Amino acid sequence: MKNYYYSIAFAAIMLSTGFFESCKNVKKEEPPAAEEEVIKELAFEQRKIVDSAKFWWAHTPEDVTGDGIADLVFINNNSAGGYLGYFKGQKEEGLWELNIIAEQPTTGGLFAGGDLEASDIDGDGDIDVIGIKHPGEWTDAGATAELFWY
Ligand SMILES: [Ca+2]
Ligand SMILES: [Ca+2]
Repeated sequence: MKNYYYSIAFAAIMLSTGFFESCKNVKKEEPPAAEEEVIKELAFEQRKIVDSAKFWWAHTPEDVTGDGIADLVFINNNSAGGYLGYFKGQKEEGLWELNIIAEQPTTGGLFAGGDLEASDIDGDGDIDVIGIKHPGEWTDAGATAELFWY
């Protein structure tokens, strides 16, 4: 009977000190929450990347160098000729570096076209560029256009 009273007293002490509640609280604890998703505020900045886009017929951004930064592919065409090229994109401020893909189409003539596309045409993982040969809309809008990829 003495042990019974000790047990009752022990239980009363545990109840009054909140021991059982603290055990419950320990069980309720959840693992630390995953890092909260960081929502970036939409913002635009302005940078000059090319000095002159005079005589450009078309341009498209695509990572032709494969460094993860978009480059700017373009067709330059004027009465004296032109070329297919790209400016190498960079994260740093400053003008982008000019690179010429082809001075003219394989069969001669001019690169021209109001549209320019780049994609991995042969599936080797490198971006390829489609160049369009055409004399120009003002010269002969109905002329046949030849397409080449580089
Ligand atoms: Ca690039
Ligand atoms: Ca390719």
